Amino acid sequence: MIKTISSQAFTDQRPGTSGLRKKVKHFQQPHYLANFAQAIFDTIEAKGQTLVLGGDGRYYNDEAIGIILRIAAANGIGRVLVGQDGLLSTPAVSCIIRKHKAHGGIVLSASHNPGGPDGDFGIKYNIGNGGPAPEKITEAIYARSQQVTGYKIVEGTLPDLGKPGKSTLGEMAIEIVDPVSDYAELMQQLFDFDRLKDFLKTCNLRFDAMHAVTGPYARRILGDLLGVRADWIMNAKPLPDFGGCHPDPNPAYAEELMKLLWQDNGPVFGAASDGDGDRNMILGHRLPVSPSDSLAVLAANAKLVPGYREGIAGIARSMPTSQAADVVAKELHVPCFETPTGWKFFGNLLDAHQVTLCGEESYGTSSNHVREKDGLWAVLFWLNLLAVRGQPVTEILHDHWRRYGRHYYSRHDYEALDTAVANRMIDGLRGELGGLAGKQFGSRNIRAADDFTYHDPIDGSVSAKQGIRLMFEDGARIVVRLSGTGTEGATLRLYLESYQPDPARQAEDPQAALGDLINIAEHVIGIKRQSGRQQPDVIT
Ligand code: G16
Repeated sequence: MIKTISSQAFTDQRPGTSGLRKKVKHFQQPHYLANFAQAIFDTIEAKGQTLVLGGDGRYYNDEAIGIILRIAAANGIGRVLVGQDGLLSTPAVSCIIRKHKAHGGIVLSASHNPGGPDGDFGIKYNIGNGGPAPEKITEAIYARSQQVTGYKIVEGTLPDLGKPGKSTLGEMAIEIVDPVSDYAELMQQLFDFDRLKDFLKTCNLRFDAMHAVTGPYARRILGDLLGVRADWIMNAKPLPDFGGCHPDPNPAYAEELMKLLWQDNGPVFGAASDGDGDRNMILGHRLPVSPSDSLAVLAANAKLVPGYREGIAGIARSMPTSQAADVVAKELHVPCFETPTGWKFFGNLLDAHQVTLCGEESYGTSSNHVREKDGLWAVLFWLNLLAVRGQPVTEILHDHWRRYGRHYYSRHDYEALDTAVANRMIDGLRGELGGLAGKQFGSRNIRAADDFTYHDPIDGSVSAKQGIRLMFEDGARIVVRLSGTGTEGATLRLYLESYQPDPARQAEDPQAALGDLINIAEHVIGIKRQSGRQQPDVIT
């Protein structure tokens, strides 16, 4: 039986960089999630269609799945494929949507944000190409959420998420599916599993699943299929609070893994993934690979891997990501696109076959095999390269820098700032943009300064105010923008990049190599001066 529940619209349901993210407690308010789900179903026209549903297993995951199933059934959805135990990584959702030609999917995750009752939760809609809904759809969902006066539900028994199989809720079919098998099959099509299996017999590595969704994927793919020792797959059990840790694969939060990789005779390869399995961090022995460099290395070596043997059509990177990939694209004679932060901006380029590889400084890399970034894919790609080249990560990276030059890169995050203070800093800087070009700071001259506007070359849509760029004559850049994924106050991100073509000067610590840019940024933006913070909360 379908019941209508009355509710009032919530004014704060505009999706950010990647869906709607709020504190768990915010989502637990009566009607909050249900209203948003109703707004999704009102927008996506999916009556009688198949949807995919799953999350990263964080606190509130299963309850949210129950709520969404009831509303989906009441809104005439034909069939929902749900990951067993409520689990589906973000790239697996993308893979399953594409493979089963579903109308779309719903991912429940706040990605790299902490979980647990006091942590964060999130919900994101993906469209039929498997990728995050573009802005015109997220804006339509938001507009609808502002008009919602209630939602429809079907009462009745929900399936046991732990048991694979088929059931119905009202007239809607529900299938509880294995979260890993479709994704594992896709990985086997892209990478040389026989070669990897041989290579991994002698490779000392660690993979850190950070008690998040990648655990079951890594166990099956790295463990069962490729023979990696079970104890080398760390923190493989998904936990609702990620074991109290921050499931963000960067040197600051993957501390345990970093320690192992820094030991004498430690592993030669380390990797970690995030809450929902779309991010990746790659480490060599005592050498973190910056995500921007990772994209460039994968692009330069793509032909060594079966799935990309024919070469790549082009590369896309988010604007704040370093220009390391641009140098490779130039040499490969393929285009390199610069998009705003947010994976959703790559979708059109991928669908139009303009690009094969995409990447972001925020530990995201992927290709046209899905329409999301993909953590484990990046790990397998790197391992496949190591196997073919017979060199460790450190040598591959040093070779790359010698050949293409090194883009020293770092991001400084100032988290949970007072929103008014953060907005004032950004607005103040915007106001000064006109006068910055031509200014000299030490040995660096500002060539141009602007607020990045993206003109999508495929559908002509325009996205303005996507981050402020100070571009120097020698190719260095300072970029500053406010994060669209935080849930507390405002997070200001400062991105710093400087190019060093001289191999004799490529071994500096990035913070030292970027020292003068850090000072220029403070001089021009005045983050410390205006926020009172003496240092960033996180440096990656
Ligand atoms: C999301 C988006 C990414 C973006 C990242 C950081 O990643 O999918 O495209 O780069 O957030 O965004 P922001 O700088 O606005 O916080 P994830 O892994 O959180 O879904």
